[in-house]
Amino acid sequence: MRFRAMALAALATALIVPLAQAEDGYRLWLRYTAPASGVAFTPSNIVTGCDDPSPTIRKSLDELDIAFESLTGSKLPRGEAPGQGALVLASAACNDGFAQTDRPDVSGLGQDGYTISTLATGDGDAVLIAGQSDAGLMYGVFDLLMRTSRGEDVRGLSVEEAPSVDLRLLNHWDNLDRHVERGYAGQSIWNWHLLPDFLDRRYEDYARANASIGINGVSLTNVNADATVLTPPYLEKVAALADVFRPYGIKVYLTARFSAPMELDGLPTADPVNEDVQEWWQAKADEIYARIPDFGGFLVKANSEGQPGPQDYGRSHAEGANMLADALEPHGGVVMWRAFVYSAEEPEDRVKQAYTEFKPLDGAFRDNVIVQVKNGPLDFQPREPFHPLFGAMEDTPLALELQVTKEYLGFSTHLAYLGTLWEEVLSADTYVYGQGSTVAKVVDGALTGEPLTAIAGVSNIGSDRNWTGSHFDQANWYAFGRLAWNPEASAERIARDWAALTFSTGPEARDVIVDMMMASREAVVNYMTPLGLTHLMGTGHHYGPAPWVDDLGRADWTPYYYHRATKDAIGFDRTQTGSNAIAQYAEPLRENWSDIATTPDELLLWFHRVPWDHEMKSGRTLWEALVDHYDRGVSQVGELKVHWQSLEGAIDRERLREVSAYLDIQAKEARWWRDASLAYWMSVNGLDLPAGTEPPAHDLGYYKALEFPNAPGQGE
Ligand code: BDP
Repeated sequence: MRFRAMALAALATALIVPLAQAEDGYRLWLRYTAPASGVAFTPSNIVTGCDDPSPTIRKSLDELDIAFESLTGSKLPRGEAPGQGALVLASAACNDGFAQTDRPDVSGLGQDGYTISTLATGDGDAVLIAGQSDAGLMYGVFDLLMRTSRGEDVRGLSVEEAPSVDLRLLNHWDNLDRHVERGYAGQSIWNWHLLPDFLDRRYEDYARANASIGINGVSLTNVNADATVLTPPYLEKVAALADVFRPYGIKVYLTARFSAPMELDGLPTADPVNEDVQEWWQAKADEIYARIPDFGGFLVKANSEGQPGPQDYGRSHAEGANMLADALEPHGGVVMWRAFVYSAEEPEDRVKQAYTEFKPLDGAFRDNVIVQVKNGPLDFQPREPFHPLFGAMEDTPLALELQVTKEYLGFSTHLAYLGTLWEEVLSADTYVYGQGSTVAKVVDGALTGEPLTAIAGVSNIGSDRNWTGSHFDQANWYAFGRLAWNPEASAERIARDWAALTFSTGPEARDVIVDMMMASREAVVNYMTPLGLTHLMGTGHHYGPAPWVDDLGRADWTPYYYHRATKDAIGFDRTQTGSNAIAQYAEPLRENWSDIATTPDELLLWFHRVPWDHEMKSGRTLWEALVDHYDRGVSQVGELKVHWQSLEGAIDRERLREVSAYLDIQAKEARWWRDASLAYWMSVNGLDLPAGTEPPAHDLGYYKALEFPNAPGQGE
């Protein structure tokens, strides 16, 4: 690892004065503490381009107040006319204060775009933030505030920004009883019982945080859906949240349970071709829009893991999605139809099934349907190849679904910055449209020309004071928003911005934190699922290792199904001699991944079944290399701890202590993953550990006997 650890001597000079406010993480990256280098530019006043600003512009003005009061001790005065040193806010709907010919026009940047530029006034230069929409203007305000908080001087800047993706959504997997499926940050932040009468301040702070990173949609409820949310009392609660979010440019979406017409109104069927069913959904859509005129639409998990769907009636996913799309279409809503499906009968390799099911439906969906595809073909594992549907659906808009909550990467205690995982997926070349056909370019419509584009992230937010269960998991929320806005952004750049806003603008401390973040995901891969192994976690709760499990109700829920380890070999043959899942990828990937010699080590056991004594590119045997990866993962966590400790004095004590304790948990659990995995592999292959390797702390029986009935975040 290439760390720039801080020498203690250097730190002594970098000591920061104790912070006035407890650093409990509540303020996220919106702390607005004065940067180490000082606030470079404090506007003389703020001038809006209109007399009667919209709610969105008023929220932007509020944000400027919060920020400058915190950064400098006082709010900015409001001015009447732009002059030297002023900050001027304008949008297409807020520009009548300008002479007709001077009105800023940023229509070329689209709906959410904005510019930050210099406005020459008779009295000297002002800074102008101009958005096409008021939401665009608000994004510009947040950008200016983030830059200021990081110590940048915004005078003389020439920024032009526009999102590459239209719909940038968080998907909450929150149940109506406030349990969050795969949530590790407490309960759901939606207090359904007290809504709509009590509006927790958190709702607005949540909206501010989302708006600051460009998120413009929120699906409130679990994809394993409860039809109750579609009943009038709950729609009233949903409408109250929508009212809070609206000024921040955020639309509300709901998960639609396909059998809702039967469950809520006793229809005998939910068959999408049945006219009564169609009318039921149309009436439901009318009812929703009467309460929430800008309702975003439905997110649907159908015929997957026991959820009802059109296939219950012999209809296709397209017929189901289109029926809902027709109900939403008159109101401008969309259907986000998930492609996370696999058959209950297990006819083929599970990682092939979504492609098998959806590829033939390419072009069969209505224009307001977008098929939502997880980043990999299995299920949010620490590493997977990209999903082969990206690029394969030429006539269907595809949304990328990422998991912000760390179901498979150590819950909220392990430090695992997901920016690098997502960057790996987004920059992966599908080759479908020739070299450079990255997943990012498929998703943002650059290659497909699809007008509807979307990225969704499964939320990691809960009722914990710090929102995400750990301070470092805030970075994953932040990075998700930034990458949804610009799928080609650099994960390292995002980490740097986040670390400066969240922990320290002191360059030394910031660099230590960034290096920790950049190394963290690979450390997790090393101690959990190295060399292309996957799905080795404990059953149901997914906490900790359980590679020995081979006897669940269905084979493709077991770890054994994925690793297939025997005395001689390990791995899943997905080449032509095996399941031939590689046939779902374009050339030259197909050819490269068919051959062990040209398959990258990190995907080796994903695509191949390999003898334990196979000679790796490094010259070591597979077994030696595997052991080495586990050891490396454990020692990488040790390094994270050392580097974190080097920050003592450079960051606040509260967070220093809490992150230290979490790193201790991570170190313990990394060791557990390594030891349990090695003990199991040795029981299968009968091999000794390479000389000098520390044996597992316990025998295999010990690890197998561990039980975690109360692990957080479990499904039903
Ligand atoms: C799996 C989760 C499960 C979700 C499912 C999904 O374990 O809780 O319901 O994904 O995405 O990873 O629908």
